[in-house]
Amino acid sequence: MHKAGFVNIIGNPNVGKSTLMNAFIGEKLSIITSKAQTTRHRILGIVNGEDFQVILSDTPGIIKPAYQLQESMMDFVKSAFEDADVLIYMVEIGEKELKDDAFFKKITNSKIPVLLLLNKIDTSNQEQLEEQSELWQSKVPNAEFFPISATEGFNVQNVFDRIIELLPESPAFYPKDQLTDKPERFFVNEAIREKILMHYKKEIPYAVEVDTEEFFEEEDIIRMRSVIMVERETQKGIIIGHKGSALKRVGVEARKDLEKFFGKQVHLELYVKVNKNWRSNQNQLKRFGYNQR
Ligand SMILES: Nc1nc2c(ncn2[C@@H]2O[C@H](COP(=O)(O)OP(=O)(O)OP(=O)(O)O)[C@@H](O)[C@H]2O)c(=O)[nH]1
Ligand SMILES: [Mg+2]
Repeated sequence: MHKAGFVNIIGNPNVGKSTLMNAFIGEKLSIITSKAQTTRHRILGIVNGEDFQVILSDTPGIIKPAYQLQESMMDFVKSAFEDADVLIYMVEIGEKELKDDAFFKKITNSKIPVLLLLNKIDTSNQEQLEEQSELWQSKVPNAEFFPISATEGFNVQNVFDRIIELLPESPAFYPKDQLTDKPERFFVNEAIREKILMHYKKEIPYAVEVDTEEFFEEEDIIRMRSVIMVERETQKGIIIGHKGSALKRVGVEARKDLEKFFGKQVHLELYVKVNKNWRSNQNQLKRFGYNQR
């Protein structure tokens, strides 16, 4: 018997959804930072076994959208409700509620199995853990409950085993050697965006989009050229920094990650361009793979 299906991870920003997906995959597929709204796309991560294929979806954290980009991000979350065979709803220690009532109702009224994961239990004591476990189980009574730590790997294998049990009998949906649905360039963009989230403050990371224009694989090196887009001229100066030092740091750190990811030497060229108000422009959003409507 072969089992396969879609397991979609949803929850508030910054609770650890991408960390969990990477833990299941065993690779750094999704970028992870301490800032909210790190993930902007729905990213598939596929775990293949001889008699199973688990197709995980990492999704953006649920927010009330304030501009077009965020609306497109929430469309990815919506789509994750539509095709799930198993829904993973992740919350973190100390969290009060989901930032969207309609999505929360969808979870509590779900006809498909819901796994409720209380993450970051490594940061809590026994008393807090018990109190939080009770709270969340009463809020989502239709779910199966697992306290976990995605970074420490606590209970992660048990969740995975339960997923396999819950998956329907089905042939594989993707070739068994496929790891994701995203092209190589997407991971280049993301590696660069991760460094920008890490090193720049306030609104800067949220005004940035990265587009990899060139990706040439040679025998022992991959040559890439990517453009970092910002919304305004002032932001461009901040990204570049004094004598280009800030941009250089982004390039060096992203290159190191990409060399690990591709298992090959990487040459990465970066430049910065103003793309006025791209976050609110339908055509630009479509071009960057956000708008599916
Ligand atoms: N202490 C602790 N920190 C964790 C754990 N899981 C994730 N984190 C941290 O929480 C932060 C957010 O993790 P992400 O995986 O990026 O969270 P996310 O839910 O994907 O966030 P968005 O993409 O912004 O919605 C990072 O700093 C992680 O290192 C955990 O089990 N314990
Ligand atoms: Mg994420």
